[in-house]
Amino acid sequence: MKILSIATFALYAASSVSAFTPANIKTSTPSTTTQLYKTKAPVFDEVCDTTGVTLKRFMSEVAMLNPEISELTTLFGGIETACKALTNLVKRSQLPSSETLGYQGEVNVQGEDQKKLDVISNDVLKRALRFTGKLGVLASEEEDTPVDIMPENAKKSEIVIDEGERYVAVFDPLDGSSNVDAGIPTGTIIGIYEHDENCVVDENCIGDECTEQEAQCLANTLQPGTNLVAAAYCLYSSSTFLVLTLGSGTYGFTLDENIGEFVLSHPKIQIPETSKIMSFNEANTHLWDAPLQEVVTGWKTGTGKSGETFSSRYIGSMVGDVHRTLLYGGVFGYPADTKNTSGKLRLLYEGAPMSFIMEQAGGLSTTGTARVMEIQPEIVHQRVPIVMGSKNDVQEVIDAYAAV
Ligand code: AHM
Ligand code: MG
Repeated sequence: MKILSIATFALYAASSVSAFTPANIKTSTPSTTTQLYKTKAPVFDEVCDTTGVTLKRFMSEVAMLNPEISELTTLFGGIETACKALTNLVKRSQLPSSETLGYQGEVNVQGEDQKKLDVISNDVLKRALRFTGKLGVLASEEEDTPVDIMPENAKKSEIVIDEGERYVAVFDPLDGSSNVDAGIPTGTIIGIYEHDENCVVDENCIGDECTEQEAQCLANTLQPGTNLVAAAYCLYSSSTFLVLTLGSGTYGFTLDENIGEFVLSHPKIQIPETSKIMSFNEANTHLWDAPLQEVVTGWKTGTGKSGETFSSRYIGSMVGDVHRTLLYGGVFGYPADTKNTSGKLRLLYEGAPMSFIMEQAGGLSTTGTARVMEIQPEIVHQRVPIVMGSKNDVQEVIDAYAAV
């Protein structure tokens, strides 16, 4: 076991900040295939496609068929528990006695005011994942840097990477929390990576000598989406939904509060290939890149590639907007604009996991010029422009960018 200081990571992260500009997002031709992942897709059987089976039963079937990822299914036990706890917290937050609405009085590393529920949700997730015993490092929207999940080390502001721990988690504990006081849907986004086995810190090195090695290990959270082994989101809405992918399709579960279990309600979700719904913050339209402006004008006027006249739906909660997009078809995006040249959404714990889920449902996710899944993050809280959804409509955006 090797203990690494947060300062080391901060050093590494700071040196990367200036290196990152939208211009050095790799402009590989956006891939239209959804097969390009580092890890092997697990096999499923008919149990995994039978509506009504519980998430626990689903996971034990997956573990039986794919012993190499059985530890991952344990991790999902923790995620399931956290989503149930957060369901109750979000629901109860509307009661005057709960006193969990409003601001915490702290500002996170991105300069955003933290809401009380942001901080509580972050804590709930950390604790739920900690006791799975499968996780070494995690990075969260509400943490300045990646943190160790063992509390005694977290207090010392240190990160522990233990060889026995196989996974790295990244998450946004309560996405869309600006909506929570009004009782509007919010969500949790989670991505799981494998711990990089090349991360070996020489036990004998001290101080500056091993700074580089340590930084490399801490950069375990900085992996492209193509390395994800699993992604999930929980949507707290009229029902609580847990939608996940293990790299072999996208599966949706609904919480049956009577029995306290998530049950499979949406096996093998397939997003319609063409749509008539767009979901953007249209107040920013005039600040977008010209190719996107043109495509969206075509959709509004029915003069786009499909000839359909689009309608607009925008909650302002990514999880809610993406969930609707998966089920009804459509295009959701938070593109770059002249004020926010890298967009608003965070690559590591919003963009990549949601893109994995979208691709696994047959959709596409692009920055306009690059497949979101292929972008190598350089800093934990890096932002990324995103347009994701129905294949034909997102392809229209990709083609418009390619044309210029
Ligand atoms: P958050 O992570 O601070 O909650 O911000 C992310 C949210 C997304 O859920 C949503 O898509 C976007 O911010 C909405 O932003 P805007 O209010 O600018 O439309
Ligand atoms: Mg968020």
